[in-house]
Formats: sequence, structure tokens, C-alpha cells
Amino acid sequence: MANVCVDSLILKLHDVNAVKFGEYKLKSGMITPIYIDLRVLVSYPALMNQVASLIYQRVQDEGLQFDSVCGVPYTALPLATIICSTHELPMLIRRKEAKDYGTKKMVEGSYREGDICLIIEDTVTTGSSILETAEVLYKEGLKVTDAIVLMDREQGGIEMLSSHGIKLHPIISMFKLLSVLQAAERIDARMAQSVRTFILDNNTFSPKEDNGNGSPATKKPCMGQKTELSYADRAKLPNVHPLASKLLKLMEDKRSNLCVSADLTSSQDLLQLADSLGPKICLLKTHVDILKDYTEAFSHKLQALAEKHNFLIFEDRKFADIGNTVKHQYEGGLYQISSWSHIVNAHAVPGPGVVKGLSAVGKPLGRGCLLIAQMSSQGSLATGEYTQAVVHMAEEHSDFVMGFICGSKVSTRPEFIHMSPGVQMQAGGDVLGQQYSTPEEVLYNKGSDVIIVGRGILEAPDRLKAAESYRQSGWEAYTKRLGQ
Ligand code: S5P
Repeated sequence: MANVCVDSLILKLHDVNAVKFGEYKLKSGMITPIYIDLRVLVSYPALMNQVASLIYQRVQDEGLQFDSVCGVPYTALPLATIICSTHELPMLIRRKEAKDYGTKKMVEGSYREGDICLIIEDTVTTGSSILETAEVLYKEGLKVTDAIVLMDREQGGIEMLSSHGIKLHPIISMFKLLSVLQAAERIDARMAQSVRTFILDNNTFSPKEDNGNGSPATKKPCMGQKTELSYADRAKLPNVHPLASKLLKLMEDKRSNLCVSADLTSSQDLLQLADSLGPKICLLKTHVDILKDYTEAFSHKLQALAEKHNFLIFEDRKFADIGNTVKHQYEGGLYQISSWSHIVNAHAVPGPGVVKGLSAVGKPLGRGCLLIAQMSSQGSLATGEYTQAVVHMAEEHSDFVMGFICGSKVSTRPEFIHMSPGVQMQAGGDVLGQQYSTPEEVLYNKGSDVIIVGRGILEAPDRLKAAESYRQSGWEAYTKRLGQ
């Protein structure tokens, strides 16, 4: 229902010229092929009410707790007013300049020290306008934990605010806007793609430029310059899934972005492999249903080895059914996957129900899920619009989805981990359509985070030596990407 509303809202925003395509200069100086101007909303009261009710709906869906609401001046001010008036919520007004008579207050309204204030904003690019408002509120002793924005341009605002302890909840994100406008034939595929490329190439967030005294790094966005966070930096982001944080941290500690795909058919062989390669890997991926002798004892031993060598277990089950069925498949049956595998993956084909079903079982256990956004096999149908819809689904369920199976970076959000199969030291393929790229190609050129290697290691004369050389190549490609 909310999705339908968002889709129709996007079309209405386009109707009233609140979304424009061309060449525009942003407040930051950046030239952009898409311009969002929500100031016109005040001329369309029905649209204004629709936006206000979607924002309030989000407040309720997220269960946000706060004492007052503040709209970032000026465009979001009337939105905050409608919401506060309709739902009888206390509002605060942030002044842009202190008046030179009377109280000289920067914040109007009644509040107490320690009160939590929810910020409402119309559009976010870098996040700096929200941060400026939050800083004025902080000076008055108020706290800001969350902000809601109608339109997130997906250029690093979420990450920047997150690094300052503010969780941003977007109603519409840029990629969603583009796919709705394209589906409605308001823009063609070329325009949509050129805007997507611009957005991916112009992420403005770089925590290293942040001087730590509250002044945002994003005040100096650089056109075309890609910013890159280390695994360790990403592990500390406030919005990161706890298991993704654990994985990123152990990757940094072990200097390994190697996941071995332990596609073996004997439990004994698999456990031996896990014990000998354990120190080299961050993840061990299983296909438990190809084992000819699975027992519960095997899963206990594998967990003990994961503890011993500090790696995580990823059962490559590729769930792809309705929520109710995958719940049973994940929790029950012979393998009881949720009891031993830290991570599982799923196809997005069934729609969000598959994630909801898995999450109902896995989230209480602290487990995480990867969505399959792309596949390494020849002729894969997981491309283009489908891949983008998968990314959107991940964003909507980021409390359980921690990343993607993909061939290249598909999301700009650094909380998500990108894992790529189809990796060998030499590009090529097998007779059944598998396609291989090198660690350097996948991690350096394509921006992925983890290489998944099966036969490149399993069929090597010395598996330990092969694993070490994949670990080393993977680590070198990653450090090269960081510019180290
Ligand atoms: O797109 C994909 C997704 C996965 S998870 N392509 C893949 O190859 N995989 C898995 O990665 C596949 O099931 C296998 O376990 C592993 C690749 O094995 P390799 O021997 O070709 O490296």
C-alpha cells in the first residue's frame, strides 16, 4: 500500500515540476543532471497533505520516539506544521538568524534539556542542512536521533548523518524515483542510466575529511572523485547490521576478504578444509544439501571451527519461496540451517515476503541475509531493473539484509557488503556457464568487498597455498582501492 502511494506521489511530483531533468547547479556547487525542487509543493495543497501523511506514516512504522518535531527551514517548515497540527505534536522552529531584539533565541517553542527532537527535511544530498539544524538544537541541550526526508538523492547523506549519530529515514530514494519514472515512460532508459551513473560517481561522504568538530566533510564534495571507506570504518557505522559489523571487523583483523566456497560432498573433507584454511578466510560458504553424510554433529563441529579460526559460516541456500515456506526451510527440516549458519542468501523473485519470512526466524538469532542482485552465470536474468529492485528491497529490510551476492558494487550504502562469486586467478569459465573474473577485477574495478572462490582453491594441488594467494591478491586489490 505504502509503495503504491509512493509510486503515485513520484508521478505527481514530476507533474508539478518538482523533479526536473537537465543541467542544474546544487547548493554545494555540484552540477547535476536531475534537480529536485520541492519548494513548489506549497502551491499544491492536496500533494502537501499526501506528503505529510506519508512522512507521518513512516514515523509510526519506525516507532520513532521523540518529544518535538522541527522542520529544516524553509521548505520543510510547512510540512512539519501540517504534521504537528494534524497529530497534535509539539513543534519547534529553528531560526536561520537570531533576532536582534528580545530573547535572541535560535529555537522557538517550549522544550526541556535532554528532549529528543525529530527533524523533517524535504531533500537530502550531503546531509549538511539536517546537520546544521541538529547543531542549533544541540546547543539548546536538545537531542537528535532521527530525521525523516521526503527525497534522498542517495549521494552519501545517510552515511554522513549516520557518522554523526543521526539515522535518516528516506521516503523516496533516487533509484526508486528513477525506476518509477522510467516504468511510466516519463524518462527513457538512457536518461535513467545517466542519472544513476552520476549518483554512483558522486557520493559526497568521506569520514576521513571530517575534522571531528561537527563540521561535515560533505561541505566539499568533489565531482567525480570516488570516496572509499575501509572495512574497519564501515564496521563502525551506526546503521550497520551487527553481523556485517562483525564480519567487516574480522576482515580487517585477518587482512582477508576471501570466502572459500567449500563445495565438497563429505563432511570429514569439509571440516578438514575449514580447519586448514580457517586462518586465511573471513567466511566459509557451504551447500549443505550436497553433503552425502550430513549430521547434526557436523554442524556443531563446523561452528567450533568458526569460533577457533574467527570466520563466519554462510549457507548458500538461495531461498526463493513465499515467506511461510522459507521460514520452515530455514528453521526446520533435516538441516536446521538457522541454528548454525550466520548468513544465508535469498532470491528476491518472490517479493519482500521471502525476506520477511527469513527475518522472522533469523533476526532474533542475530543472523543476516544477502540478497542475490546479480549472478555470475552466463545469461543470468538478474540484471538492470531487477538488480535495482533487489537493492531497493535490501534498503527496505536493512535490519536483516546485510548485503548482496553480485558481480559488482550495486549499492552506494557502505553498510552493505558486496560478495562476488565466479572468481579465479584467470578470467574464463566452465562448460556449464560459470564465468570467472580475477580478484583485482572484482574488488578494484567493480568495487565488490568479498571474493567467493570455489574450484580455484578446491582443485589446486595445494589448497592452503592457493587460499593464501587468493587472500593476498584480494587484500592487495582492496588496499589499492583505498589508495594505500
Ligand atoms: O551467481 C552466483 C552465485 C553463487 S552463490 N554464482 C555462483 O557461482 N555462486 C556460488 O559460488 C556457486 O553455487 C558455487 O558454490 C560458488 C562458485 O564456485 P566456483 O567453483 O565456480 O568458484
